[in-house]
Amino acid sequence: MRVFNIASGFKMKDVERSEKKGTVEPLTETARKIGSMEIRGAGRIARAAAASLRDLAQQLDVQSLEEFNSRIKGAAETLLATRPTAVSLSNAIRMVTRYRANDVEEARAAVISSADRFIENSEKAVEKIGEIGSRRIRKGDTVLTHCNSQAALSIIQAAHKADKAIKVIATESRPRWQGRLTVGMLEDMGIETDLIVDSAVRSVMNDVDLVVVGADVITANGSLVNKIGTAQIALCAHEARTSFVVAAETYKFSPQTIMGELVTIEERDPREVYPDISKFRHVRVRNPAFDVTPHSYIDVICTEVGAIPPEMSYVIIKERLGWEMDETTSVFGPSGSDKEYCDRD
Ligand code: RI2
Repeated sequence: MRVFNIASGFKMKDVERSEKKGTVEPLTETARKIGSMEIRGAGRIARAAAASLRDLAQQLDVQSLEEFNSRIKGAAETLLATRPTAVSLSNAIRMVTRYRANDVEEARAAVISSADRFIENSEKAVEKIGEIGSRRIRKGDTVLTHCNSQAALSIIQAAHKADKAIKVIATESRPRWQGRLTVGMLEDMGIETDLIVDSAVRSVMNDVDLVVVGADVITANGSLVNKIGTAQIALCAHEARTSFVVAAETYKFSPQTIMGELVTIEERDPREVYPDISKFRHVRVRNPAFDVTPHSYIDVICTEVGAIPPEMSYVIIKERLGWEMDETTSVFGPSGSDKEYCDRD
């Protein structure tokens, strides 16, 4: 049996692996892997981005604070451009690049310590969500999950460890088949699991006690942006009166949406859906990676600070993310900082 930690997944984080070989992976390589989804999952990409900024800060050989700031800003922009929907990425980058420093060494130390703190807190958050969310699961329950979410799987794993004799139904999650990762993890945990095609959700919903999914973004009004297909599952759960539970670390909540911004839904290469598109003259293959589930279909959002109703999302953004209109300390500069992030979404 393979031993793994939900927070780090089956494979060690790529950045950690390259460090162990004595070389640090260039930030552009981490960005490429995030874009191609070799590194994927909202939490993992946030931690990988924080780690690559930390490694860059450690290595930067610059003559002035201005040069340091400018290199960090350029790197942050490269990372931000990789996955336009995931707010975990921009929240992580914002936390790591928000510092006050009088010289390069102070700035370097600040980036390194913020990145390490973010990574550690993020991993702890996944564990805490498991503890909190598993209380929603009763003995003998059947849980349906979609895609491959560390936070959702943390809940499932905690319930299993508490001997609740649960069963899981996992969707394939086309087009990138993240469901196959999920069932591999569930197999290793020793949890009885059914793998279904995405379109079989309604057929099984009457056997499901609760749905547990992860999150890419929670908006200020409590709506959920998550892997494509989530909204259909939520609609189906609503119709069947089945509980719909979201597992989301607080850095998945979007400050930009308080400013009225809409979340951009990433549209990926159509060849992920249908490889041979060149033969079509009249057919357009679409590949939106995420969809939006209205807050009215969500029973509870399990975060590391508690299980909250979706209507409390605004409070989480204000209190946990410390979002203030006049923030000035990011390398993205004074009032322009928030706007730059907002423009991307
Ligand atoms: P954790 C994934 O995105 C899925 O949408 C999943 O629900 C979400 O990230 C959260 O994942 P993708 O990278 O952070 O597969 O809970 O597009 O692992």
